[in-house]
Amino acid sequence: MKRIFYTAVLSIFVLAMSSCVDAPAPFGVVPTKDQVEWQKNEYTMFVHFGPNTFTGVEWGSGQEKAEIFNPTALDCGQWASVAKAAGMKGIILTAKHHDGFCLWPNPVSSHTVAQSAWKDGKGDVLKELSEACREYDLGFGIYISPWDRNDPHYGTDEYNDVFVQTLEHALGSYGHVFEQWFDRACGEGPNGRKQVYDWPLFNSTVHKMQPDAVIFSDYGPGCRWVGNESGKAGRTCWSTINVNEDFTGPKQSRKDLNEGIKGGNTWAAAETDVSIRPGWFWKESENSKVKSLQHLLKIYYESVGRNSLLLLNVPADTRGLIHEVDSLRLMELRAALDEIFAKDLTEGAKVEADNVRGDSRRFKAQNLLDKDYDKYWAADDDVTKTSFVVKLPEARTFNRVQLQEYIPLGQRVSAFSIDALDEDGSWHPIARETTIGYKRIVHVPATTTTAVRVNIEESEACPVLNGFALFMDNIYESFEMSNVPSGEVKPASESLITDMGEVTPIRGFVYAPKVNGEGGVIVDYQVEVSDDGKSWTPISSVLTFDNIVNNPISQEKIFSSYIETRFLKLIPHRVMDTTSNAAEESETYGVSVFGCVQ
Ligand code: FUL
Repeated sequence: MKRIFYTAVLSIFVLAMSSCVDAPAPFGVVPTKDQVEWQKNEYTMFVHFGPNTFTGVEWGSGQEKAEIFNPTALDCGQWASVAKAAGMKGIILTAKHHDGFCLWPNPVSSHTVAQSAWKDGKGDVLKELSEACREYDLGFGIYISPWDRNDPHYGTDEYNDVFVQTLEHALGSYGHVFEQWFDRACGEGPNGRKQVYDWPLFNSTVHKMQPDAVIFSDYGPGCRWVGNESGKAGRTCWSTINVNEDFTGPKQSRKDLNEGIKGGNTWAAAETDVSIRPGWFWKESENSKVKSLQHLLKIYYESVGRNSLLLLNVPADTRGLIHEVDSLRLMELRAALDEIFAKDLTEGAKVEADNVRGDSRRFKAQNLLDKDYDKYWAADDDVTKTSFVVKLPEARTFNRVQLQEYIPLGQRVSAFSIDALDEDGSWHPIARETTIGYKRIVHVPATTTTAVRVNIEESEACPVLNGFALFMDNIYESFEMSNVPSGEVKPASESLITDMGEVTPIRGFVYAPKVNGEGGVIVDYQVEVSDDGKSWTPISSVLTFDNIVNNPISQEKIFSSYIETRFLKLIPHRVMDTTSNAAEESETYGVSVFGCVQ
């Protein structure tokens, strides 16, 4: 009896001791609760929709007539049901793109759905989408471009107030907004002037109207652009960056956006925005160019699997629906992800760590397998190099290792490696990586083993991890990596000339940039024609290929009327290197060509 009494007292004492151990202090800058919840979404939908859907361009001039916006069967319920079935957690709509056209009626602008032919000017896309998102339990987000090629105030101080009123109206009329998407593009307006944006005012307006909304931009404050539009976060990816107090500052380098900055002064996790099609807006001609399942899986691994959120653009078509080709591909992706991640192969495993914070049960290594987000393994404060071993109940085969840091306490790990146990009892390395963050999915060779060891080799403070899992992906591995055509390299700084052989009526031309090669991509250009290849006549002023730096896809340019010529010359005026923006294996890979659309 006495023994039982002493054991009980001892157990209570041990329990009390272990619960006395404090949780690690937050390290560096940490995310707000809203930022943590935002990142837990992992995968959301972008919808580009507006006049460009009807004109087939990527950047509208702002001079488009409002009547051209006339979807024949708009159904935001269909967008929401597709997003839900795809496993996405929210939808962000281009409520106002650079052309200035607003998808909701508002007193601030006279270039809106109210002036369009759609529903006799009585329609409101934001209203329909916000209701559909509520019905399907999805977050509702808004993209509003400050660059406005239509508003007559653009380029004057007054415009900043106009823009604030636009924001107040959109953010105040449709209920909860989970993300405000700010494209910081700043081009010329209708009067040829550029705007000096008042970012502190814009950000404070969003916070006033929607206190929980996470604000996206190159500088945060909520989350940051990943630095490219090809769907690729850095293999090293910190959630912190350096910005000025008012969330402005010198232009962020694409590398810093892509990889973040260790020890940066602001928490702004990377958001990977990429389109399921080559362009952001729907075009009939791109129905056959929807990204393959293999490509989308690669994007998933290189965004969600690299401590980033995936914002996948699925544009609505001229009917106002998500096209069946896109929705089918999304369902294929969902089915593949479900199959890959259906079975966590750590089931029944036991985890032991070299170091457990204060030897406390609260921070035990077994927490790594507990699916409760707030249960984590932590080491003692002075330990920044340590390891844990996951012992499987029997030999199992996997090729993906998933790790998660408990980000409410900051991002800490800067180097780690993974070993597998051999039959002879020795360990052999299967991966060596840098950062983890909210979620890291490491590709390893298919490995059959009874135990896996994770070595935290470098950490900015004691490691705090809340997740470890093993998966087998037979789907992605079964795809043969596509062959990348090599092609002949022509420096793009030279003019590109096409000879039709004889004088021919042509309607326009296509420029397909070589995205990963020498010579760069033509951004600004001029077109000249000639019948003999000797004397040339300019047929255009200096023009720009829309958004080609961020998204180097083929561009089709149609003339206002047929031109009869034998030779056509594209003269580059500004050429840029887009290598860092392009995917490693891009579907748009190829030598620059200059053809004619007859
Ligand atoms: C870019 C824009 O210029 C594109 O048109 C698109 O909206 C993309 C998401 O952001 O900066």
